Amino acid sequence: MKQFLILSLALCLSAAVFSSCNNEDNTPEAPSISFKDNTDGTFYAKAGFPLTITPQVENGDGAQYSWTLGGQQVGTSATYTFQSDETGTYALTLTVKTAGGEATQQLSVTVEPVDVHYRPATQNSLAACNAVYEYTPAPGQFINEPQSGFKNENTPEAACAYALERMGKSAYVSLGGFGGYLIVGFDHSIYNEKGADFSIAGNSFSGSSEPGIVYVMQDENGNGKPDDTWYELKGSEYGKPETLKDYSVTYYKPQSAGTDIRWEDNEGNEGMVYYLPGFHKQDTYYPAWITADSYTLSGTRLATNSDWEEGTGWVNKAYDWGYADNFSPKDGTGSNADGTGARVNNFEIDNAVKADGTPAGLRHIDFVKIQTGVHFTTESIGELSTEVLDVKDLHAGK
Ligand SMILES: [Ca+2]
Ligand SMILES: [Ca+2]
Ligand SMILES: [Ca+2]
Ligand SMILES: [Ca+2]
Repeated sequence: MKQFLILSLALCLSAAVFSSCNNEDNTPEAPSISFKDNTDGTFYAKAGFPLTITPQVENGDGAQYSWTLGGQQVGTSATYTFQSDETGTYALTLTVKTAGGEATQQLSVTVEPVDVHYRPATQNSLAACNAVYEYTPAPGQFINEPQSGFKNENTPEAACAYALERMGKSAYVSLGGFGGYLIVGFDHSIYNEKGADFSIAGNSFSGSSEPGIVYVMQDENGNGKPDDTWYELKGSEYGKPETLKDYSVTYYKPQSAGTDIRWEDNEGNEGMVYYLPGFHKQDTYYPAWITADSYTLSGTRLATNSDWEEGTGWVNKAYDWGYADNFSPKDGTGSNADGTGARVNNFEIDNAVKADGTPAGLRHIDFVKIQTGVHFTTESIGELSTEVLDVKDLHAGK
């Protein structure tokens, strides 16, 4: 039996040079139609924007294509570009004819509305953020430090340029202690496709999670600036009693170099961001471009998730999902088991919520903000601080 199979296969292979192998009369096989990553032929388009449908046709030599929409033939090419300003679901039929036969496939295209200021990605769009609108870290051991790439930046604009240049090299930008934040933008809008939409690279590893709360914004007024509404992306800690909303901390500029930085929070607590000369020797950890004698940072605060373990020291444990710079088992990708390189977390626009916790229902976003989400500092390792190495659209370039 086996020999027979091998012989048949050999005959078949040689016959295939001249025609298809199942047909004794040498007529080609009938064509068949399929779509990559789309088994049921359901497509989504954005109102006013083109969607090109590219079928994969087997046995399609010499095929004639016919695309019909509502009974009318609308195309005869191997691909079809659909576009409509009207939302709704459209029934499309593709027929492929060859000398071997004919195949027909029903397709549906659902046209979804887009917001008026939506900026579609083009083939030239960058996946990575291309603008930093604000970089306001809390005080921290990496702030102002030459080893962290600082070159005496002493204006907010210079600080933004520092952050953008660092991320361009996938080098860390530290947000300092609780409340420190970074606001980035892109050369296009990030559309809310099915599944995760953008990623943030951090430098977490097992035992070193320093979670950052992620917020998104749509450029609702179309002025190109992040002056619209922020929506928090809910993560695993959202809504828990120990997760505080509208927590704020005021940091006080130190009077002299080489000293701790005092803080007070809005719950009546106070403490210090410790100066750690054994590790970070710059004059001060208070951002050099903040001239005010104090500044206040606010946002969602997660409960501390750090344990002291004898022989190991502080272990900063991961939260389940939904945060930047967090060694998540759910949304974390990439590996940096040795503590180097970027560990990446993926984020889903559908998790954006309004202040009352109901879904924001955003179809696209233009800006992303990342904020250090824990307030924890020790005299041995200093403050926990979220690091950001890059922010990327997961759909651009596809
Ligand atoms: Ca999505
Ligand atoms: Ca705006
Ligand atoms: Ca850190
Ligand atoms: Ca980190």
